[in-house]
Amino acid sequence: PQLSIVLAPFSGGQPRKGVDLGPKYMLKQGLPTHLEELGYDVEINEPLAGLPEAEEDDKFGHIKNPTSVGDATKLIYENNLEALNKNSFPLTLGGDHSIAIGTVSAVLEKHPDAGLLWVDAHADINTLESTISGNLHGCPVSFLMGLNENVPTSLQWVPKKLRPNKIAYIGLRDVDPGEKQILKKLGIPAFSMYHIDRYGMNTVIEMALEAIGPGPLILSYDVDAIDPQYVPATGTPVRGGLTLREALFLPERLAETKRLVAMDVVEVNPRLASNDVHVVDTISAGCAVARCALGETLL
Ligand code: DIR
Ligand code: MN
Ligand code: MN
Ligand code: MN
Repeated sequence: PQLSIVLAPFSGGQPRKGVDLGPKYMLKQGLPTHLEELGYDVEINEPLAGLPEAEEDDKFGHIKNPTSVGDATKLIYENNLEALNKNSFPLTLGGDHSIAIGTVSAVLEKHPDAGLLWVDAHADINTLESTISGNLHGCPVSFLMGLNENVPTSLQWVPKKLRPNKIAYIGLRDVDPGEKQILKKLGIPAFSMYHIDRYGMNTVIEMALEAIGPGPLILSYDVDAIDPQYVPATGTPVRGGLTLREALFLPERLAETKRLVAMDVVEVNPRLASNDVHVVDTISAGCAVARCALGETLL
């Protein structure tokens, strides 16, 4: 099978430098070789190679960097659609989570019936109105669903094809008040850490898959879903997260369904590690999530 590792070293969706180093570190850990060993024909894409540095004061109201987020996500969208059209699986390495505006849009263009599993401590469904931080990595789902009225020009290309019944969240534990209202109003299936404790990860996955119904699957995996004891080097760590086994069982189980058509691994920020062990732990966990989703098994 064909696999496109899409490097998305983009940090404009949030304020912390260093999340753009994620792809480089994951490559250095040996990810392409490990995926070749799983039987993939691997190519590496760099859709952002020609993207100019973000302008300092690009703002839309209190929203930060709308131009670079719009430009970067469009390049990723075009690249990933091309990969999908030649039957290659796009594995996109972030970068911050705003890049999912591009990756998810590409899959929904190719497979309008696709469902999205959003694995994250955060819901990332803030609208331009509800966002307190103004950071676009907290807003990608609202763009994918078309929940914003006055969209900055740079983001007007986004197709808005995601339906509320085709997404499910897993791992939530830090959701803004405005986001809670949106989730409730739209009836979006959301499984928090409470549900994982209550039912166990296996059952939560079954419930999430049941909620979004049949069809191809996109896995958008923010490594901050995982407990900071395993993944310390990320921009917005929240304690009380997934154990390492819960974190890996999820992609293992999804691989078993044979329904995955694309995935993202985002928010790895080696700069935020306070020592080398933190870097290794975080990068190892991010790479393991990708390998498990692509079929690596323990036996
Ligand atoms: C917060 C944090 N909800 C925001 N979001 C993060 O800025 O909108 N997403 N950290 O990953
Ligand atoms: Mn996220
Ligand atoms: Mn299809
Ligand atoms: Mn997050």
